Amino acid sequence: MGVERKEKKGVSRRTFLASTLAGIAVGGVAGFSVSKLVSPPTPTLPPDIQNIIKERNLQPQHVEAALKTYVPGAQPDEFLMFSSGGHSGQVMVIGVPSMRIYKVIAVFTPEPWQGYGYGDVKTMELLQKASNGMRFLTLGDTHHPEISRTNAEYDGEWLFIGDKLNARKAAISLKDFETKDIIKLPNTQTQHGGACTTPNTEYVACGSQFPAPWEPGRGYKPGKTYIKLTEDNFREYFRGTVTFTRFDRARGKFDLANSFQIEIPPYMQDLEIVGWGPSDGWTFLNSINTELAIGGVLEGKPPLEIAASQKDFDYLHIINWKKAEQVVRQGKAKEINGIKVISLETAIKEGILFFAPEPKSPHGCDITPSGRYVVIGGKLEPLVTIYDVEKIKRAIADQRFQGEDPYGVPILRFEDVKAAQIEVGLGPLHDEFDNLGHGYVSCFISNEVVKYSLGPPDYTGDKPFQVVDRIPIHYNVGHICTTESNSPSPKGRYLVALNKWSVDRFQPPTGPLLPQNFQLIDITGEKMRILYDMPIGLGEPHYAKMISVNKVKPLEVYPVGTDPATFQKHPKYIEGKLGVERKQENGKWVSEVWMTVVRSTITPDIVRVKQGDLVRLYITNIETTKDATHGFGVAEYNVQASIEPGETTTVEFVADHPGVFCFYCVEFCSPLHLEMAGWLEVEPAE
Ligand code: RUQ
Ligand code: CUA
Repeated sequence: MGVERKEKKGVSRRTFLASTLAGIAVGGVAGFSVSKLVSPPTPTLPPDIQNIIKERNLQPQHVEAALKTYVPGAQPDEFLMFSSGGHSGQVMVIGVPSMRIYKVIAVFTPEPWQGYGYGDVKTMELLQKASNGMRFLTLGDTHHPEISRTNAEYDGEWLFIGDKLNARKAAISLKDFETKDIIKLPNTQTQHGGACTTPNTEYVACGSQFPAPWEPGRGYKPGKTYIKLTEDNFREYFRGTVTFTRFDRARGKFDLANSFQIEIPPYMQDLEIVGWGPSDGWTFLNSINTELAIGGVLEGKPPLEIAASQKDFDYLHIINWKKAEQVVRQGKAKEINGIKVISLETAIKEGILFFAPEPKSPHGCDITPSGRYVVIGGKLEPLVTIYDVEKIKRAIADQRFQGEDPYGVPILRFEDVKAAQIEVGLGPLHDEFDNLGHGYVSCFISNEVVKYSLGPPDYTGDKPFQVVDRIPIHYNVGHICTTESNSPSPKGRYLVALNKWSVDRFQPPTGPLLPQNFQLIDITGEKMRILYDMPIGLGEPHYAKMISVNKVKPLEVYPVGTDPATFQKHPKYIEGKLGVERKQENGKWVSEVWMTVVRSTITPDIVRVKQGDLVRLYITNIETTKDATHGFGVAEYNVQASIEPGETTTVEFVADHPGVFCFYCVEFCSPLHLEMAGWLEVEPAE
């Protein structure tokens, strides 16, 4: 096809394929007259391959794309992409360029295969802890994943993800790809700004999305705080937050006691990013609805969507988090609902919070590799706006402000802090970067990804801040993801467009609820090229982060007796110990059972308890072989644990119904897997 032929610029494999296969595509029907069309003579593809191409009516770009994405079994992918699952509440692990899903990590939602939330105590405790009093939450809306950093570079040790719907954050260890902690952010109802980490993962930061009602001096408590929803009350008593949650890497836990929060005005804060290099010590969040609208269509008000889009400018929030940390150390924060809160007043007085105008109901907030530029998408304006962090710092130091917002937050002058605005396309949302000084922006409305040049030091050519390429996307692209973007060292090569609609891309269609579409795009050449359409039929992803595979070094098996909650020896693991011990705990009967699983035996295979007992099983998978996972499901009790090689896990349930119930290994582990079973006898209470 013409496209391939026009831009052959000495890329040997591509040129070879393009010219060879163009010959096939053009002359293919009449026979494989490749050599006639191409000079100098190039090797001809074997006839059986030519037949496949002909039968499937493949164009040269299809064949090239197939070759570029094919990764044979047992060979590594180049990158791992961690994608949010949206309101599936989970995280997906995807190989790039193969676009294979390797795993779906259970995070905010019970997941039976991993035994997450079905009696396995460590998982039950996580979901319970994350529920925060009001009810047992089994729903989450994951948006923004983040990878732990060392000197701002992704180090592949931890993954963080936020739950927009309930303002929670989770930490997942990339040693075993399991969720280790979940925290509900105090004083916050919903979040959207993160997770994003400080350069050495001291904190995982995150801004709220929709402001929550705050009782003066007492913050917001789920199910407890009620303030009548009126426009006046909204201005007066609703607040947003930015939370810096301390992360204790050694323990793999968030540490609320050493965390802090900043109260911010009740705009709708959107995406957030923490800086490095010249922007080290700063965090940036954009916002919408600085109109402070609350909707009320049936009460004679314009709908929220209209009322929140009146102004030409909203506010980029600029926060000096290092100063905030100092202010907390100086005792100027007040503890509210378990976290130290810097009041809005203090944040203004201490020079922690500033605004810069940003057009217009923007979205996306990203930092270029040098750390020098903050880039936001105009959403309702066809522009990306690029702020120069050096200019921001200078303007703040010089106290050059155009005024303040109704809450007294100083507003910088747009012209003082802007580096450039680039007209890109309609509905620009999110920006990512490559290793050659380019930015890429998703344009939701015009259905394209647009590539542009940055300025120095990211880009040192003679055409800074200009559009250099664009590619149509199918369809409604939200986030995009390039390799190790939003860090100092993007790797280039690939961009994945996370598309909200697939419409006609997957045939046959699968009913009115269609999968999302991830499009893999090759960004190595001058022109971006689509390589692959990947249906995502298990959730609605938002953002993803992609890192080189060699940065992630998971365990193969646990040392026998390991509790994955801590990576330490499980406190109840005793080598060789087996059987039931019945005892009283706080006036209640508990049957503790020491068990092992190994191909193809569950020991003991008969477990006798009494009705009403709390049954507590300590099950150890004594396998030392990679991949020798066993499951443990109890019939009609809704109990299921996945026990990886070496793991000791605690499973708890109340034996509330008498009878004899089968339990068995639910993983097909061996030829005698069907025999890997036993009985739970629950003797009736008289
Ligand atoms: S966003 S709506 Cu990342 Cu574009 Cu959540
Ligand atoms: Cu173990 Cu099946």
